[in-house]
Amino acid sequence: MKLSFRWFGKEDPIPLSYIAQIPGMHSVVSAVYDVPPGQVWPEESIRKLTEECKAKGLVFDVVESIPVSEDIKLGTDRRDRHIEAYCENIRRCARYGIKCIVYNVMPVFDWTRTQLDKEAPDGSTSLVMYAHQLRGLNPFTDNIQLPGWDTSYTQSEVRSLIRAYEKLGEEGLWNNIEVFVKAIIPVAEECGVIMALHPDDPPYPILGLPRVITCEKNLDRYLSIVDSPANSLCFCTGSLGSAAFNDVPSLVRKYAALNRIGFMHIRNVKILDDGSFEERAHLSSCGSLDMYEIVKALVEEGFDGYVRPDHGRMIWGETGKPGYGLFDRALGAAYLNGLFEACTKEIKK
Ligand code: DNO
Repeated sequence: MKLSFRWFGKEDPIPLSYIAQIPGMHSVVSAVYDVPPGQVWPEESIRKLTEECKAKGLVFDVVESIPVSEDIKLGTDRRDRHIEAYCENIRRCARYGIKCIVYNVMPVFDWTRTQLDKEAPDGSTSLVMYAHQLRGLNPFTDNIQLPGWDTSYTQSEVRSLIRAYEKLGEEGLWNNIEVFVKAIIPVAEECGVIMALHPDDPPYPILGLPRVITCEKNLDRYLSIVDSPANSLCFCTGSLGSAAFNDVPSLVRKYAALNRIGFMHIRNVKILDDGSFEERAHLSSCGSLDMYEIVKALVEEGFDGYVRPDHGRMIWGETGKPGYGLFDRALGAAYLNGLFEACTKEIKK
């Protein structure tokens, strides 16, 4: 596996030199964040990221993410132009050494939580999703400002997008996803890039918006659109694992054996009795996911893709981008290194 760390470029308070000090660190996961979805990234911006990382002994070879525009997901008349720009972005990234590109097909919002700084008894804070805080919210009458949501939309834009997705429905969304995937995968194959689809987080509909990348049946459906290793998953244990119906270690084993995981996001969550969940420290005993079983499945199935410790808590007084501080993610990386070393030595015996 290749250990990696997400870095938000010049906006990120964490210096690359600190990331490079984490034992075993290989790749930086980043993106050109200042270009709107549907447009082409300037080559200069990609080149700059590559050089900055190289100067610190790191490799920028994973992009997270090239966003998929709402026009592509909704299939509007701007779709073809946006898909063309997307394909051009894949080519440009490949030219600068990118091997893996993450994306998601969640309508309107990426990950959704109800609080980003919930304090645990030990004083650390983390992201949580409490069902009771979401229940009863009506996006058409309430002024919805969930933390972490894209604030570039006005309430009325959000409402008209929700209406458009209601009209489209799940099957309509699947059709548009199919058009997109069939267009991008041949380009990725040509460029030697793996496209890694991030699951929906959490893996169920939110505020009436369809969410389809949620469970084994739908992951299978997605991967069968184009049967190619270039059409792979960014398997996020915390996203799929925040619903009890997903058996995460067995899904990891299945898709690793099929060689359809390009990238692993590894983090732990605790599912509560009412289906709510809290992000927790990586250690298995801190949450609902068995990290040992997950890593063991990867190692036994010969996984050699990218891995990153995902969302960390805020600890030791650190402040910064929720989920993306240095300290707890570095602890996560160290823990994952230990699990990988132990599992690798075990199978060599
Ligand atoms: C959350 C991340 C996601 C991920 C996108 C990929 O912190 O894992 O935002 O980057 O869903 O497109």
